[in-house]
Amino acid sequence: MALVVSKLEKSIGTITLNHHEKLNCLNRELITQTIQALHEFERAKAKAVVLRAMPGAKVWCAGHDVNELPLAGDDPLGYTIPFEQLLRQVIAFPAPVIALIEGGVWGGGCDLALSCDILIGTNTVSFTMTPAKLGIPYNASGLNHFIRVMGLHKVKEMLFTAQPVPAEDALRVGILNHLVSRDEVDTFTYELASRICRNSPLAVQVIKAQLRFLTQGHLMPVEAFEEIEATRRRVYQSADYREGITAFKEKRAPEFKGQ
Ligand code: LCV
Repeated sequence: MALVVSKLEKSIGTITLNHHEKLNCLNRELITQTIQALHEFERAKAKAVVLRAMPGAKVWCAGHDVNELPLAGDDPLGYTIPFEQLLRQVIAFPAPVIALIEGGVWGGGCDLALSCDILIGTNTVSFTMTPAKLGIPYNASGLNHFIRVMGLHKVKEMLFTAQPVPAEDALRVGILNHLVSRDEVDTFTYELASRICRNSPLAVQVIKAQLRFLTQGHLMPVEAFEEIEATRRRVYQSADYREGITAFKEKRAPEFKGQ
């Protein structure tokens, strides 16, 4: 089943997340199809990519598929999982990836959007980071995607409260590049993509690559990294982690006990 629709026109690739029934949640199949589309665009030397949901979508992406999160004590956000591979593919894509966002963006969907290079939204947009609500120890590379975009205090509020950041705030704190009306957002996005396509693809590619290296996060002592991983392991092997995911599946509020 095609969970993603892709097309290439005038050097601009468009990937439309099209799993409406499950609100474009990032399951293995949707991720595989999205990565395949990116590989096709790379082979075709696309000069820009637009990542979007269907026009007028109420939810751009409902985040990681909770049913595919491990309950057996494995890292839910380990380096090799499909979701993390998708983020790295977007970040490393040799041309700008522009997120055209309408509707709610949840959890890993926020990380996917922030992994894009330019974000254009409408006033229906909101960004909600949910790990704390689900009992999930988000990972360092994911958190770096946030702190390199917005102030630390806003990141902390977003992650600790799991409350939505509405469109106007998202523009103000630097998540969104532009906030555009629903009937103008398509034209605005593709005009911006076309402007990029008129510039040198080699220069754009090498500038994107340098910015990737320059924003890869802070050097940290090996021991600090090992401490982070040990702390994260305690969380994703905790009863609270299992409770968070079970409560979601049972469509009830979780009861965390701090253990
Ligand atoms: C599986 C889903 C999902 C979904 N997975 O429609 O960032 S982290 O660390 O938290 C990371 C691990 C992560 O990304 O976790 C997931 C974070 N996402 C969320 O917490 C959002 C979960 N979804 C919702 O809260 C609601 O679906 C919203 C508010 C987005 C929309 O609510 P609405 O009532 O309009 P439904 O909830 O009925 O969703 C429609 C279908 O999509 C499924 C959901 O189970 C339902 O399927 P069924 O009709 O088969 O029950 N769905 C939605 N999100 N993340 N499945």
